[in-house]
Amino acid sequence: MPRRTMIASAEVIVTSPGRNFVTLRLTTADGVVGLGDATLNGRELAVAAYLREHICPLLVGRDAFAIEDVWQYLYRGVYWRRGAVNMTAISSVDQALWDIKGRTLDVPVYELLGGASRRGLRAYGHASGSTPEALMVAVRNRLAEGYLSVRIQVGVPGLSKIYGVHSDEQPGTGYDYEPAERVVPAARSHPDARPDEPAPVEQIATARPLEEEWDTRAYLRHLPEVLATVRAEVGPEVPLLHDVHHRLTPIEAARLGKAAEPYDLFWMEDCVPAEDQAALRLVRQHTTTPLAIGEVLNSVWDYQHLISERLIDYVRSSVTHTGGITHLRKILDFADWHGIRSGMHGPTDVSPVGMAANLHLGLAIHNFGIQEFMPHLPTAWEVFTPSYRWVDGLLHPGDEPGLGITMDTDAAGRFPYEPAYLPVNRLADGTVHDW
Ligand code: EZ4
Ligand code: CO
Repeated sequence: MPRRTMIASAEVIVTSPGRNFVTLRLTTADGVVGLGDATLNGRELAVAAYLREHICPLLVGRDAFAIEDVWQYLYRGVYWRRGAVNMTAISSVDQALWDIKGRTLDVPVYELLGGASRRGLRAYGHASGSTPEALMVAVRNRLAEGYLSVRIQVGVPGLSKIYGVHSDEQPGTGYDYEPAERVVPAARSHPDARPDEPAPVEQIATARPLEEEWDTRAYLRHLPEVLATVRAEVGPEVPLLHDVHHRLTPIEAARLGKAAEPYDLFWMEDCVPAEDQAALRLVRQHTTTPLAIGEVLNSVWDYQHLISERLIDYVRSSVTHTGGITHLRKILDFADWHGIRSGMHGPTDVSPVGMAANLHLGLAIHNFGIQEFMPHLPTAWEVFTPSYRWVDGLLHPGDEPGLGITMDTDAAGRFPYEPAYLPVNRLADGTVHDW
């Protein structure tokens, strides 16, 4: 008789221990708990509602071991294909089911995926600075902390604040960087205002995303010089990465990739808007700088041309935003047949649960490339207790059963949701620009 275990309950937990996280918690009839990350930065409550209203009721009574069948039931059953909210919600179910299967069979998820293909995962940390000097302080800090690879982002002369550059660090300190800024909800205009009465304009303004500025010509002039400086300082060995964050046109990206070649970037990330697969053809014709794309993509179909035409070198999708371990595994197998490797997204908005899922998958696949790693704030550890850890400069998911992570739901209740948004970007004349 095959082993079977039923899903007995499904709960969605929204908590904000330093930043917002949405977690799906499934419990089987045998009392086994599985967790799945459902955090979609800046749109958290959309996924929470989608799960609560439309998915949790479909899960109760279903076979918790039928991971592929549940995936197909949710993906094909919804009819409306793909989409960040849908694929993040499906992902959380998938993660929780892998977690349950591992816990029930008493093995870590990476064993279920074929076993470890390496001792641990090469990972990169983040360094940024408003100036090249401030950036170098951060680069030295990361190297001193033991990171073997570093992503470098730098301010652009003439621009006051750009995305991906956090406040400057002092030598010997860590950093505390959060992509989404918390916003104060707009207060009511007067004590007996009707619920639908608009708040005063000044208050509404504070409850909106930050607006940042962009100047492509200044960036393209400045960045190659900074790459040269950092490369000269760190020497030839350290892998350096850079995130363009969708801001360039194909010909601009081609120019930057070419200019970066002497400095041996490990990758140039999201050099054009990620959804434009054909744009990468032009970039590819002009540069040998390796290309990474995909943190905002969510399905194998978004990668169809990128992979089959070998237009990229690294797949940036994380488990959380790409339909779970089940679906990302398929994307990465497709990538493997084309010489393309993983580079899973791992910012703080991928929760510790999502990070654990990334690490189990990364340890098991053959075509692992690199893992992004940004430390969560210490308050996150009041809610989540992961077993992933650093071993000799490499990340390892640990050998606990399942995803190897537990969640204290009482502690989660002490950190209520706080609205937070990713920023918006504008050119000097006010035009909205990709960021
Ligand atoms: O913009 O995590 O490579 N990392 C990034 C991140 C993403 C945020 C989005 O939620 O680009 O900073
Ligand atoms: Co990115």
